[in-house]
Amino acid sequence: MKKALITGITGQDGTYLSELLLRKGYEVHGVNRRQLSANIAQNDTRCIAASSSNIHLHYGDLTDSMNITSIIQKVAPDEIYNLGAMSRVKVSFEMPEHAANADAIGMLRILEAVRLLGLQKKTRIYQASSSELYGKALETPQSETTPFYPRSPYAVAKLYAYWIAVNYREAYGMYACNGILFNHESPLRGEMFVSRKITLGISAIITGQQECLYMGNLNAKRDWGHAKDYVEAMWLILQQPEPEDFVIATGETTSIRDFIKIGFDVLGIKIEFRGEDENEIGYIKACSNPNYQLPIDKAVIKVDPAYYRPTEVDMMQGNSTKARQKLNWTPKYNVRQLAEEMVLADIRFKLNMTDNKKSHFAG
Ligand code: NDP
Ligand code: GDR
Repeated sequence: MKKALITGITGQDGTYLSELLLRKGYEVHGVNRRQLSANIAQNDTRCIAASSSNIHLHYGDLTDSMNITSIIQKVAPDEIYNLGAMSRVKVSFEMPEHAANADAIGMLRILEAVRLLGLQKKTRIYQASSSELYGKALETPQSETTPFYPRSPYAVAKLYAYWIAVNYREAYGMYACNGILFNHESPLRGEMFVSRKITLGISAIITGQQECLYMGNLNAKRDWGHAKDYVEAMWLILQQPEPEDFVIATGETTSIRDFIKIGFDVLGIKIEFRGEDENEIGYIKACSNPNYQLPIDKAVIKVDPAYYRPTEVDMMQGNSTKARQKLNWTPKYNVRQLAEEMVLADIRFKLNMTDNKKSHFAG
């Protein structure tokens, strides 16, 4: 039985990856910073993962070298997936040193632990690199050969982690790979990321729990895939005969404005945007769904510049030809299928919250 160690196991990708590895017969170990609590118990997928006898959680933190070394020594994993990170780009402007410590030096701690423990022949390491490395996008679409231009403390920290993985591969012959993953979402996506904020907002508006959703830059464009497809790619990357880096993306790009329109459209609701910049407003234009009583011309989306970032990544579009050819990887979801799954899951979540508010918050 192969053993995998996942940092960031409580996150979106950690949850899907642990499910995938359990299905493949792995013994899964996870680095977990805190007690598994009410918000995890609310989530079916995490319950399944947490209740399997083949999953073992270890208290740990990427900012603690001795702790990381001791977990790696105890587990002696065949594969390490370094998914743990302070992953919120906007917050990294407020906590830049913490982002560097966890997201950059965290990867160094893992590589050094594997090297010093003499596990470099046994242990393969995956680094969760990001399309944010491309930042200002010096070419479109972005591939493995596109130069990096990070635009946030988060992305600069991830740049260090990318290169230290490459360096340890070249210097010590370690099996360390970067998956340069473009944005991927799911019903398990953290609530502060834009896709989930939108699908939760739509659900709250159509169930009468919220009047209006306040957003930041509606012009930004992202290449959005489904996390389920992307964790499959992580696993494939570590099964190759030689360690290499891969871009994982759908190749389609969608603006935040259009993601909002798609999210409403799957429910039979048309949105029209009028105005510009911070005066832009999204109105309900038509509703063909008899389940929802929404007044035409109601303003449901407004812009709040508080959500703007000091430096923005305007446009991401990935070229994953290498992964499609070498890993035989293709995404199964397109952006509409992704938005539909998220909106429907959030409507169930919102309705359930209303019914069971007391029991949910009691935990
Ligand atoms: P999440 O934000 O959902 O999960 C992040 C995980 O990291 C959580 O389990 C969190 O634990 C853990 N974590 C945070 N800080 C530390 C720390 N100091 N030590 C140990 N663990 C820590 O992220 P995703 O699942 O979406 O992403 C997984 C990884 O992939 C991240 O590294 C992210 O930067 C990267 N990435 C994500 C993309 C995406 O679109 N989702 C795209 C490209 C890269 P806790 O629950 O305790 O907070
Ligand atoms: P991103 O994801 O920064 O790409 O990082 P996020 O969903 O936070 O933002 C995407 C784009 O949407 C714009 N935006 C808003 N963003 C948020 N969060 N809230 C808003 O109200 C809002 N309005 C507009 C942002 O300005 C941005 O342009 C994610 C994270 O998962 C990283 O860890 C990962 O590395 C990258 O994806 C790839």
